[in-house]
Parts: sequence; structure tokens; C-alpha cells
Amino acid sequence: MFGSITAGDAAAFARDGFVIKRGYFAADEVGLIQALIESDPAIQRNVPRIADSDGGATALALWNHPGDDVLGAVARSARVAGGAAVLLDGEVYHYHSKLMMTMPGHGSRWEWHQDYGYWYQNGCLFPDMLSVAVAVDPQTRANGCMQMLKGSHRMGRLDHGRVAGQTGADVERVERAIERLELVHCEMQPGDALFFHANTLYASAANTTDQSRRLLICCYNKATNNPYKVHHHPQHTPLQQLPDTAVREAGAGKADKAAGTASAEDAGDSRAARKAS
Ligand SMILES: O=C(O)CCC(=O)C(=O)O
Repeated sequence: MFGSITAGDAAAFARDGFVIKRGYFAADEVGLIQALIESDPAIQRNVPRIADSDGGATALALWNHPGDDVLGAVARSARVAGGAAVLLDGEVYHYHSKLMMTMPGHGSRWEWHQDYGYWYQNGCLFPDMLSVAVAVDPQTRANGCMQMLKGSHRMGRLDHGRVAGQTGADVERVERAIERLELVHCEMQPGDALFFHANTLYASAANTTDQSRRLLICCYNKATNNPYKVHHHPQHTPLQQLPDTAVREAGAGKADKAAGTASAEDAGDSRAARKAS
């Protein structure tokens, strides 16, 4: 039996700007995700290191269209894509997915930001967008797990500029928001999934442990929010949702081959990379 987004989750998401689903992927499914990450030459080859101002770095692979492999099945699954549609209250399409790999000893921190702080620049008129972060490794305070400011999505989009060498949200407003809002460390076990609104302020600390911290983040846009300009992420592209069993089927080599493969499109923002060259 697979989990799903409930009315209670939708209420929490509307109130807090995020909701964590524990055990959303089973241990064997997480094993399939890990096995693919470790064997996919495109992921292993194209992982540029994104530096922070302290010299920390994160390896990142990004792709625009979900393919027919295990990672594509996660992004297209009823649990994840269907959950996104429930939370955004309408049809969604895949905006991109990325694999964040803050490796042992040199994983960088991420400054406070909103995804819509970036995506606004892409011609998305409304913040009808969200992301789902699936824990591939344990996410702990010690290894720099994501931190969310509860309710910050209701502040609307903040101005973003250069903050410690990254694109971050207006520092003064972030400081004031931290005084008023609850800061939640989103500690997760592998298989947990964090759904968060594109206007939720979030950050993560450096990974100073000797264990990697890998996170698969699938991002969605509402179909009615088709960007008014062509840019490095897709315009509305109907998403072929898959049943939740598809992750295991993809792992067993029974993928839906009609669905297309992971894209090699160049996603040209500063944090982007190609999954495949
Ligand atoms: O990997 C993380 O902890 C955060 C990633 C992040 O901030 C982002 O993808 O914008």
C-alpha cells in the first residue's frame, strides 16, 4: 500500500508552506534509487561542484524531462506528481528534477532563498509551483539538512540578489522573518518526502560529516501557469503520470519505454547542470 497526500496534508501545506511524508518510499525503492544514482554514468560524469563562500561544494545533476528509469518513475508517480497536483489544486507538469549530492567533508550550505525567487525570472506569472524533496540518504542537523521557515510562503516573493556568492533572498527580511517564524530542521530518513511551496523560505547548512547527503528534488509547475517566455526549463508539457508500482517496475527493467528518456537539455541557470551530455 502506497501513501498519498491527504486532506490533512493539504491543510498543513496551505498553513505551513511544507509537509513531510514519512516513509513515502519503501526501503527497496530507496535501494533502487541509490543503485541508479551510483551506476548512471551521466550522473557520475556531469556533476559540477557549486561552491559556497566558505569553499564548500555540492555536486548537482539536473534534468528537465522525467525519463523511463527509476528516477523518472519517482517524478511521474501518483505519490509524487499526483500529490503535487492535489496540493496545487490542478494539473501539474514536470518543471525539472535535480539530484543534490553534498558529499562527505565538503558539502556546501545553501543560503536562505525561495525557489520562486529564481523561477519568477523564468516568466512564471504565479507561484503555483512546488517541489518534492525525497531523502536518498539520512538528512540530519549534523549533515546540514534542509531548514524551512514555517509559514514564510505567505510573505510572497522576496527580492533575491547576491548573498555570500549565491542567489539568496533579501537578508534583512530573512532576519526579521527568522525572529517571527518557527525554523524547522527537516530531518528525514531515506524514503521520506518533503513537499514545499515555491515561496517557502529555506536554507541548508554545510555537511561536515563523513557521510554523503543526497536528495532527489522533483519540481512541478501548474499547467495553468505556463511560462510566458521560453527559457531553460520546459513550457507546459503534459505529464504522463504512472502508478506507484512503476518505481519497482522500472527497477526491474520493465519501464514504460514509450515515455521518453531523460533529457540532455541545457538548463542554463547558475545552479544547473546537464544530466547527460
Ligand atoms: O540540497 C539542499 O539541501 C538544498 C538544495 C537547495 O537549496 C536548492 O535546490 O535550491
